[in-house]
Amino acid sequence: MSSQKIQWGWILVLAVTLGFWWDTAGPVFSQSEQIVEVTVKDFKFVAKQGVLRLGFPTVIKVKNEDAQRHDFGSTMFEGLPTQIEKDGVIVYGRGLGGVFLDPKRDAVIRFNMTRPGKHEFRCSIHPNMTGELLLLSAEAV
Ligand SMILES: [Cu+2]
Repeated sequence: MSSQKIQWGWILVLAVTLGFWWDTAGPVFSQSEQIVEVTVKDFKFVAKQGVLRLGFPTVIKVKNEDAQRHDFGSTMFEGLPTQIEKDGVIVYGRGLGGVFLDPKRDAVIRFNMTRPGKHEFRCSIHPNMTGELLLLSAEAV
């Protein structure tokens, strides 16, 4: 009698575990890059972002539409494995702080968002040029 009770207990644990996997498998398999578009124009950053979630691959596409050289710098990917693609060259590292953009050029920055909150970015050439991205934690979505 008591051994049968234990078996049912195991089946329940298995069902709960499978159910949990099933629920979490969805977002994992449909996981795709979340894209942020940042345009530099008239010495200003204009950022277009959707809801950004933690731990997801993030792509920041920066485009300089000015006739001036600008810089997109931030501590948001500091210490994180980051890939920066510019002029057909890919730089990869953990200590990357940003990217310089010549007039009418663009760059693509890839990393995994791991810290929630507001993340500021700025142009080191023109210190009054700033912008920010907002990261929500997964639980808040
Ligand atoms: Cu600038």
